Amino acid sequence: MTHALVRILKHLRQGPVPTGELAAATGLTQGELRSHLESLTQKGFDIAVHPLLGCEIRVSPESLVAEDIASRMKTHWLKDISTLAVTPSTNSLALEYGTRGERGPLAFFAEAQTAGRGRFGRVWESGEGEGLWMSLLLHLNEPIRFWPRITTLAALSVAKVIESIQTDPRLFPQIKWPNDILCGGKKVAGILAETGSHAQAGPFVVLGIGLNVNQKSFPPSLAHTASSLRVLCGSRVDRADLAGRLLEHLYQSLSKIETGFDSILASVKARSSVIGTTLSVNIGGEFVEGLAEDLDPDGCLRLRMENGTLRTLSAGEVTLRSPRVAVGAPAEDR
Ligand code: BT5
Repeated sequence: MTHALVRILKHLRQGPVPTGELAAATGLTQGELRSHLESLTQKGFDIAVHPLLGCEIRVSPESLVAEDIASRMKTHWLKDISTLAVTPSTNSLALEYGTRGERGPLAFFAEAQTAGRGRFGRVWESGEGEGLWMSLLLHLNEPIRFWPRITTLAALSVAKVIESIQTDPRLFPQIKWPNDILCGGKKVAGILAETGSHAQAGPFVVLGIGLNVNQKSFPPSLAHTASSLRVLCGSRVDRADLAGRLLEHLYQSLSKIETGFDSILASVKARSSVIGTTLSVNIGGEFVEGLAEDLDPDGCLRLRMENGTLRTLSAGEVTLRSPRVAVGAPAEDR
């Protein structure tokens, strides 16, 4: 990622700016600015240079550009952002980086994944240019016992990003414990957190997020269960803007992984599609049924069994027995 390009894009997003002013504001000579504008053109931007008004972004590229994503962020907390045309799985890529000793925080986005995966090795449909298929490589400072909270943090970040662009309260996102985000009862995003370690760089977590953005339809196998932001909003959604917002929300949420997690939990519970419902949970082949009463302080599910005992689950595949209807997110942090 070229930082000068990020600075240029940040300025250009405010509106047209004379080239002399842009060069001064970004700490570049006119010659350097010209060559950077040329690189932006090569990356798919159409930038008009008007003799009086100066430079202006006419068209931004359809495909994700690292500098474009970074220019939408307020907090520059990532060491680098990579945008790839295609990769088997951004989670596998981030795991590879971590395993060979690269230190995070790094973000990887792909236009398409050929082997995108969910939990238990299930397939994650990741069509070209249709979604945000992304993974973060993170070496968290907090003790490892807090790391399992990351799925809950990420689920809330995704829900909040969706709320920021989609205003129909009937379609406000709900979190289906532990890792699905649903809108109108259909899955729009899934989360896959994995861990690894390197002798010197230490343990790390890879946080993978798949968010359906611009699909107009889904293959028959998913047509009844999956949806996209485009279907929900009725128009195309700018993926770079969405990516920038998501990274910003993740930064805010991750800062609460140890202290402040209670506030995350309160927001997650308010958006939960499972609390208060009777469900069946598949835990590695064992099926348990009960009433989802609450989340524990780490985000694990408290399930009241038919015999009255309480069981705390850290993972599992949930099937709702008495689904609730989405009624909207709480006003407190919309
Ligand atoms: C998940 O697993 O929901 C986690 C998905 C994580 C995907 C991201 S994309 C970036 C990163 N790189 C990766 O390789 N993975 C991560 P799970 O709860 O196991 O749900 C998987 C199930 O969701 C599948 O068995 C399908 O039923 C369904 N599914 C597959 N693709 C989908 C899609 N695009 N939208 C909605 N549902 C989908």
